[in-house]
Amino acid sequence: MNETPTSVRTHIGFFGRRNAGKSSLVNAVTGQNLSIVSEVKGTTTDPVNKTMELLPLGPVVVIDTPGIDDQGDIGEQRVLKAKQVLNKTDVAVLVVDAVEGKTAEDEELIAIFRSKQTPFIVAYNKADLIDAPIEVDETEVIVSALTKEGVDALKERIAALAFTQETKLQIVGDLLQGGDFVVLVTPIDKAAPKGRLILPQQQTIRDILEADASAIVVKEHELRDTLAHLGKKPRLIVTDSQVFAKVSADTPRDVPLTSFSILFARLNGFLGASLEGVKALDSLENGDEVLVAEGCTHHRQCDDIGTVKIPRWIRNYVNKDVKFSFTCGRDFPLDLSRYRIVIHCGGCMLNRREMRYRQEHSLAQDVPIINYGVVIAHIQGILERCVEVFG
Ligand SMILES: Nc1nc2c(ncn2[C@@H]2O[C@H](COP(=O)(O)OP(=O)(O)OP(=O)(O)O)[C@@H](O)[C@H]2O)c(=O)[nH]1
Ligand SMILES: [Mg+2]
Repeated sequence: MNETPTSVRTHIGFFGRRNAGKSSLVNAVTGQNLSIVSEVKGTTTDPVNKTMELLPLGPVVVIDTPGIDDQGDIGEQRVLKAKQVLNKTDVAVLVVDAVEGKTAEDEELIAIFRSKQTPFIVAYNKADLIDAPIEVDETEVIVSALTKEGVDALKERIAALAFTQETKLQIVGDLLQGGDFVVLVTPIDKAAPKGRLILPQQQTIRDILEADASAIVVKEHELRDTLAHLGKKPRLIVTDSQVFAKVSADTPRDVPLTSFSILFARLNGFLGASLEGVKALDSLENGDEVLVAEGCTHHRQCDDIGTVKIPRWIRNYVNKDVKFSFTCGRDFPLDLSRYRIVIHCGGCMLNRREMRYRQEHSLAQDVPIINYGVVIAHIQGILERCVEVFG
């Protein structure tokens, strides 16, 4: 893991009609021939992501999308894909063919950016093809992907929009003072990835260090002894939610306790909704369907907790025949009406915007959305204790 995690990179999405030059402009901005360019309309059929350092901004993900004016069945799917990208986009670039000018579809996109409060810039592309200069306001730039005219200015405008958005978010650092120490409990079982810690653990350690505090990392079976020998009370214990029961039993009642998953839910702004929604667990009935949504696609441990352990724990807890469905990665159903509850991981692989979208999307359909860690703590009867540290 030498790279900045995707979840904390600024996501820059390029949108617009077919042939406006989205892919050409993405290539010009990234300085790489990442996306296929052609005069055929509808060349880009799936979003293309590129992680890179974009100066003057820093680590970003640049996303090229399919044209939004596609017609027919496949066209609709492409439009849907482009719109899904919008759910995680921090800064949008609307690419308009300067020769044709803005169309109804472009105006529709602008309306969507505004409704989602996504900062955007309109790039009139193909400047090399126009004779008379076009007038632009401060939300617009004139560029040519061909001659590279205006490309640097576009990058600067993207960076400026991203900076105005940026708030320094902390996983746990805001709860700590210099000199504090935090004990992190990370099971190393056969589901753990080989030779490394998982991302939320690494990020939490980094955040603790940035707060001038110390981190002590132990496995769950070492916790009791470690606490006995420390000589000083930790400011906080953060555990993997899967071993909540043991860790809670081994942690003195006056030491605050929480989980990585709950910390990330807080970071991603959906702890409040989780605490609000968790009561819904107690009213599950036979035949009710629960959606378990996992942000990452590739990590066995998460898989296991989402698809095996959480369903088992919930069935035992409510003692009802509850049905479970699963999604992972970028997939998240548009229609949630068949689900009584959505249970979601902390979202360490998704960016804050995407998590906010999922939360708003669920609540708009009256489906409570609850974080993994909150569900597990509730089932174990330790939820109150696990959020005390947040005040
Ligand atoms: N003259 C000129 N041609 C350009 C410029 N940018 C793109 N083009 C041409 O416009 C056509 C479409 O470019 P693409 O980058 O594939 O457009 P796109 O928006 O990605 O199109 P789809 O993927 O089909 O939605 C290609 O023939 C490009 O060579 C430009 O700045 N000037
Ligand atoms: Mg394209």
